[in-house]
Amino acid sequence: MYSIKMRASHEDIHISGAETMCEFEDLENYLKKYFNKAFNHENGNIDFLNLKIEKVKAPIQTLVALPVVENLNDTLTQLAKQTGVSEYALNKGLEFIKNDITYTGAIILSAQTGQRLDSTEQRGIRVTQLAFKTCKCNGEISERVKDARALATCINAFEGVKAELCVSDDLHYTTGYFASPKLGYRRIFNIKEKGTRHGGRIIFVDEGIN
Ligand code: PML
Repeated sequence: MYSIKMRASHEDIHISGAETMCEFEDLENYLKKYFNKAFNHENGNIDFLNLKIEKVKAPIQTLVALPVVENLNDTLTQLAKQTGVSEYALNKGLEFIKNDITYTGAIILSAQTGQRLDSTEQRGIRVTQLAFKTCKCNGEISERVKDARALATCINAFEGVKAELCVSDDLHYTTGYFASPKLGYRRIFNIKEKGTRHGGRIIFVDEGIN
């Protein structure tokens, strides 16, 4: 299989990104799809586009996707409490999401103290070489939710991860999620106001994580 990645920006500000793994026959379609995604993005015009293809050499590991839960009564505070993320750490995470920096990857915070544990500054860390193969969930789910669910499944499969919070930095997409190995992928509607680039991914972990 091949890994294919897209990253697009304007004046060094992240606009759009995507990645998957596919067979050689599907590469051309993904190239076109990611090209169009980058040049027609609601976050704005781009002046830089990077499309990268690499052969995947490591053995492929299969994970069962986290179950998707849509419960309108879910609140971030309750979900955090149930997964061992302190209120202080949750609020620290929300500060990163609401600040004006557009990170291209995730921020790692201690689930207990809220202290930042990665040292990637404005870049953030990225899960890479992943794809979503099949979906046994009920009904149709969008490409965006499939990708987000695949990413959340990989993140939450890592030992020491307690939970992950994601808010899209797309201007008009206001559904986010809180995922954890214990509670699954919980979609949160209206997690942010329309019209802002606020967003990001926060991974809450045990401090002893490798
Ligand atoms: C993004 O890539 O923009 C984040 C996607 C979050 C999807 C949340 C959902 O609709 O379940």
